[in-house]
Amino acid sequence: MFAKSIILSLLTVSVANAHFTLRYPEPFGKSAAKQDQGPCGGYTLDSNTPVTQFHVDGDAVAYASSHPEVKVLFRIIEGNSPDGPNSYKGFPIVEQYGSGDFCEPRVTAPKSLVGKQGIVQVVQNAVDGMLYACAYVRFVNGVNSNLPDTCKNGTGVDAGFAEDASLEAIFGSSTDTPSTSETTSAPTATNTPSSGSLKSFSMVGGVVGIAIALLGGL
Ligand SMILES: *[C@@H]1O[C@H](CO)[C@@H](O)[C@H](O)[C@H]1NC(C)=O
Ligand SMILES: [Cu+2]
Repeated sequence: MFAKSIILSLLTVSVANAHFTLRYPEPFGKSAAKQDQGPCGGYTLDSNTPVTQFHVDGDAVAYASSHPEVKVLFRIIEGNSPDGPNSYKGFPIVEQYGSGDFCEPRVTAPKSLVGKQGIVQVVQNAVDGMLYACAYVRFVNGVNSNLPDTCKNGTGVDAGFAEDASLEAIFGSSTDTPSTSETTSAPTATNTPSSGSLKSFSMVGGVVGIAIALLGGL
């Protein structure tokens, strides 16, 4: 019985908590509990939100991911609203393989933003849907030559450039209206799982299958 409940709780953890933690720039908030809610994982900007300097010619975006395969958008938004009208791709969309630390040290923003405030939004298209985190930044000149300790890639973490229609669509849907329509991402014709996420899905299926087999044997 004890072993049974351990297996059950392991399963619950791996399915429910398996998201990502933005480490740099400092995020609006650290909990991943509402990370499936756009545009900022259940958080909003307020007077306590930390502000990080962000170098427009190249700065770090670092996170730890528990998914073995995700596609990631690094989006730069001008101003204090994550739904603001002016946003930019800070880096091409990447597909990251292997779970653990990931850092892209050369994310850029338009030079015209220097001196302004804005939001760095990280959106992952993961096996369990779209996941969001935001950081509040002040744009400064140049390249960050003093990268944070959190800017590192875990062993076995690799990435390459990728395309992703759902992540691209975030630019098209950016408006000043409340984001209720963005909070869910049921699969649609434009959001078919890639072969990568299908792979992860069958991995989850495999784990569940093994656990069920173990439970049966107890
Ligand atoms: C992490 O890997 C990505 C993809 O290969 C690379 O672009 C990036 O520079 C690496 N980050 C660090 C801190 O080496
Ligand atoms: Cu997850």
